[in-house]
Amino acid sequence: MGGGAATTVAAALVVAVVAWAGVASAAVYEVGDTVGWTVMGSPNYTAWAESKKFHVGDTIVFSYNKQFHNVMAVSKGAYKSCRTANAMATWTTGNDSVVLNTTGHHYFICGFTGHCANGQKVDVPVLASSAAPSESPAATPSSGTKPSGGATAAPSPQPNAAPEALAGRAVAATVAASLLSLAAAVLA
Ligand SMILES: [Cu+2]
Repeated sequence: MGGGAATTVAAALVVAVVAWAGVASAAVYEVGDTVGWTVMGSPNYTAWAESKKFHVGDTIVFSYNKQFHNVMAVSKGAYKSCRTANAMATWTTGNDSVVLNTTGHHYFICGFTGHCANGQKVDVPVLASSAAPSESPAATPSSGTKPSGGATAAPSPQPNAAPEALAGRAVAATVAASLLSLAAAVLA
């Protein structure tokens, strides 16, 4: 029965396209923009973060000289006091991609002595997926404070997941394309 096969293919096609669209909407942000991740010149990372709208699935990239800096994902309390003990994750390559996997605030600091205290720290508030890009200022109070406990999201167990995300995007696009041609063949 061709109808059943066509229906199955069409259903798979919808799933693939939806999945592909979700991946494709993810954005990549360079922390500090052209300035990068540094303490020189005292970049204002608060202003940088406030100039963006981060969504689940987006990636932030820390670019820096690894001789002088690193990146640590920390709790809200550690962020405020620049405490490097008990960091949830540490990146040290000098070009670190961090996928924002969960909503809420993600806190990052440089672990080198004095750098966080001199402003090398960033609070990245992450909204729900941008699949339906909607402006809802009422839903995001600027105070941004949440009850402690749920405020800090655990970082990805695989810190450098960006290449995989890119590969996943390519695979999804390929699958969608092949399903499109398959559906066309079945429905023809
Ligand atoms: Cu530093």
